[in-house]
Amino acid sequence: MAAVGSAVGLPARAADLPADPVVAREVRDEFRHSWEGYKRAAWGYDEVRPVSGTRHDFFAPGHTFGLSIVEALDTLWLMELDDEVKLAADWIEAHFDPAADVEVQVFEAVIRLVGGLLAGYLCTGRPKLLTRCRELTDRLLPAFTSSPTGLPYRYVNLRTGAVSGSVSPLAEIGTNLPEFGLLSRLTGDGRYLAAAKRAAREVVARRSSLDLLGTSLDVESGRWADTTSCAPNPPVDSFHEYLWVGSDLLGDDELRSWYRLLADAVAKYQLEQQGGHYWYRQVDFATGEVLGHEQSELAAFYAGLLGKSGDLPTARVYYRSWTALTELAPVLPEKFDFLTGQVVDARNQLRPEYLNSAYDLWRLTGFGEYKQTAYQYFQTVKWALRVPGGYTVAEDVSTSPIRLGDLTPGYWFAENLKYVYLMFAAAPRFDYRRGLLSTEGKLLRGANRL
Ligand code: DMJ
Repeated sequence: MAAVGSAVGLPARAADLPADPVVAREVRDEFRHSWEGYKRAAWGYDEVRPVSGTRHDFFAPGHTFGLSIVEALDTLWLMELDDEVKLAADWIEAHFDPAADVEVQVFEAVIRLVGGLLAGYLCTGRPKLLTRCRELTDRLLPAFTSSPTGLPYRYVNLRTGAVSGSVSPLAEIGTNLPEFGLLSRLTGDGRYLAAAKRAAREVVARRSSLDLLGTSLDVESGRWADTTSCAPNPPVDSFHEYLWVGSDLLGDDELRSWYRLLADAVAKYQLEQQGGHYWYRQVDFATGEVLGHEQSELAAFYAGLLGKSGDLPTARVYYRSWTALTELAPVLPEKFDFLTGQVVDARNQLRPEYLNSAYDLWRLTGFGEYKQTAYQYFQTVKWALRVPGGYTVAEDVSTSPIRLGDLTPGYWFAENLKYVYLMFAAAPRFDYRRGLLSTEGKLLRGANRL
């Protein structure tokens, strides 16, 4: 790939990292900067538009779930910003409505809201957060239980239980095992885990003879709607992730064996070497025929997953492929073609995936490379996407200067800075041995609550 965008003014790569506490303080300060920006312009609303100082409703126009508050809660707690934790938890207890008359996207509601409330409960011990979580999940369940196959519909109205969206990508079908499994554990009500496990089982049962999965299924007929295997890219990315994370959190060997079977097939048919780098191509799930070479930035999380699931050699090369890309495109574009070297989508949605893998691989190996590269990417994002009102997405990272957008996505408060902070902070509230974060960076295990 040719260089993307100009790096004029980009801070030079530091030969030596500042001391850990110095970095941790800087990361925490940056989190506060964006959190204060959200509070000033959009408190109580889902997301802030930090350039214009306006708000964005994430789930449904005209309705708020206070998404950024739910997303930020456990990060605030890990960073020991306790006045803010109280403010956030008080807001949720007073205003979060799990029975709103709105249609929500089930996948987003699970990873952001159910996960956020669970993590908030584990961190603060405030029982109402668990109650809200359960009420919300009860209202998401019709997406699973009214489906003839058990594969969930994409949308559900929280008040009426009406469902819609019968063609669903795999990430939306299967990104719920840890949240639902944990909720079942905490409440003693097995319905949540049973629904999640059934959905995952139904998907795995439909794998091809090559042990590959397609991209999307018709949840009513159970037939494939798209038979391209695009893992680990979206929209199937976290389906694979959650077989592993679910098996870890729930101690479920069946999930682990499904993960292994599918991951081995992805490695066999989709992994491609290009100039010393690894990328994952798209193939037909039945024949293995190569269909494309697009790589989404979201796939960068897979380096961490490969490491966690035991394939550190591949994880290391895949992570380094992304690091090499940051030398050409310091602020990673959303999507590129690894065969032609062309950027396919030049936006940057303040994505956390590269930092997520840095954190996972650092935890597994302790290697300084991951801290160094995470720090560098943090500095780059600070240089490029920091605005007086917080941090924003970019419309085009290939222009000089980078053309900014106007949104702080909710996941920014759950993921990016949490990963970097945990690498440098020796955070006393985090159990570094047992700690487990969800696909949305939510702390689902390992909150050291005294
Ligand atoms: C987050 O909402 C989660 O990480 C999800 O799994 C997919 N990616 C977005 C952020 O990029």
